[in-house]
Amino acid sequence: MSWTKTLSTGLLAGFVAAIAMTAMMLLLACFGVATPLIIIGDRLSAFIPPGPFLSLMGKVGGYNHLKQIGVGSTIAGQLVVGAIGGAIFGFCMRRDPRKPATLATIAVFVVLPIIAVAIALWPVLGTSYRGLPIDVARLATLVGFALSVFVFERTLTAGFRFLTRPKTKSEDREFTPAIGRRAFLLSAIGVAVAGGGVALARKLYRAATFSYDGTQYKGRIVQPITPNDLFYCVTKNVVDPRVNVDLWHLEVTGLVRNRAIWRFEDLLGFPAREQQTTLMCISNGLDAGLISNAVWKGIPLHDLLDQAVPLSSAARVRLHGVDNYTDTIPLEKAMEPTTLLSYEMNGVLLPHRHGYPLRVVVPGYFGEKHVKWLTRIELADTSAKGFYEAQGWGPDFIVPTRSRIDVPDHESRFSIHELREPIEVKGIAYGGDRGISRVELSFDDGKTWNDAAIYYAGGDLAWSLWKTDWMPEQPGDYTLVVRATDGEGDVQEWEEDRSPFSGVTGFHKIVGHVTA
Ligand SMILES: Nc1nc2c(c(=O)[nH]1)N[C@H]1C(S)=C(S)[C@@H](COP(=O)(O)O)O[C@H]1N2
Ligand SMILES: [Mo]
Repeated sequence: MSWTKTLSTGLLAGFVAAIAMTAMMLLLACFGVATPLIIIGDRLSAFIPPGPFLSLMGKVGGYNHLKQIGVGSTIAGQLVVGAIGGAIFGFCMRRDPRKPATLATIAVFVVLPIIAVAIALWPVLGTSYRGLPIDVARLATLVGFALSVFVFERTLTAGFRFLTRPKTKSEDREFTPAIGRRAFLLSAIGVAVAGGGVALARKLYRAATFSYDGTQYKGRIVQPITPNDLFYCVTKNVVDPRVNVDLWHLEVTGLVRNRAIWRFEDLLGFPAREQQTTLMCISNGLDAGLISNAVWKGIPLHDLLDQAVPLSSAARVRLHGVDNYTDTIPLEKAMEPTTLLSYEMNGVLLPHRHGYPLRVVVPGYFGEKHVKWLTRIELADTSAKGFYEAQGWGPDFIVPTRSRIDVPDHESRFSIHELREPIEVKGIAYGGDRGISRVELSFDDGKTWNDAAIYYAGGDLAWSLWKTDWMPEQPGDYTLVVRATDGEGDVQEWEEDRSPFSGVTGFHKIVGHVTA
């Protein structure tokens, strides 16, 4: 058999086998098993520093597009690699296409990839979108991957044999005209399987985070407490976990005297605490709405740490989500009574997208430290880093004082003659875990300041809402600026030497056009 023919036969069989393998992975994904389609992206993102990460995100048009491109190119890459693998297989089979090669192909197409994936993706294998404990999840991911490459190997060898099988004894040595028909048939099977894969992909797409990742809460609708379905949302995931609480547990491990495993019911047995706490994403722009406020119920993290007894070498607490997200907080912060393991948000169990069944609430730290779908608490030394920290975000994760004008809209127009009453100006002010003591408004771009009324004081850990009246006396373009003072008396400022990866500081300004 000519080598070009075996090569192209192998190419086709490999391509169809890669389609079957991809469909298998999508099926596993529907059951919450982590597959390379997703976790390769998680693995690679650890190597992208925040600067290039942000510019990449800008280029492709946002985090959602970046995620879609990530998964899309992984699938495309997988199909290409599969086809090339098939071609190489075909080339090796050129002398005797029907030579039984099971052991060798299993070694090359099953065992080798499993070893490669186990090594290359080890840090992200312990991912489970159903909430399996990390060590079990790692095994489940590997078994799922083994199944997928086994599907590849079986389809490749069966497809290749099907294409090269002689029609009759006399045609033993050469391709027959039937090869065209068989190639057509195999391609048709490939298309059918691809159709199944697309159906699964659509199902996953509907469940994916694209529709809500990055939702903001700002403007006229802002109330003291953000309703759960309007609470801003940020996730690194393409499809968020939906934890089955019976599979889930919480581990306390690392540099502790007593390791422990807690079930959800155990946690409900501890004395609970309820507190209002505002969360804000590190990437929240001065005018943006990646900030919301809720009443969280849970247990102080220190209750579990006290029982675990941290060793003297423990300095940081690394928090792991079932989605393989991690972040760290200093041990002292973890021991504060307001650092919570929270299971209720505004009076109901945590919604899935906000971390059901358990998330961390770390008042005064950026949103990313509030790890959702928590499954492991690991006491670590000073060098421990989390998902975004490893990318190079930080070094500062304590929120600076911020404020925002929600009403009126930027670029609003008013006519003095038509104004019957003053224009209402209102918004939020947030001082991390330091509270808010004062809010001031300027109508002349910061030259003079007037006190605004705080009509809702959220306490030390939450935002406060403010309002004031504005009665412009002359036509013109006005620049409105807001600034807040935190509970420690420090006035909001633009920190010139703050790293851009520690969150922006500065003032929110809007322009109001006033005509006669
Ligand atoms: N497990 C896990 N926790 C996570 C994240 C994540 O992707 N996975 N994202 C973090 C980021 S960047 C932010 S800003 C907050 C957002 O919380 P929310 O979606 O409940 O508002 O969750 C944090 N916790
Ligand atoms: Mo975030």
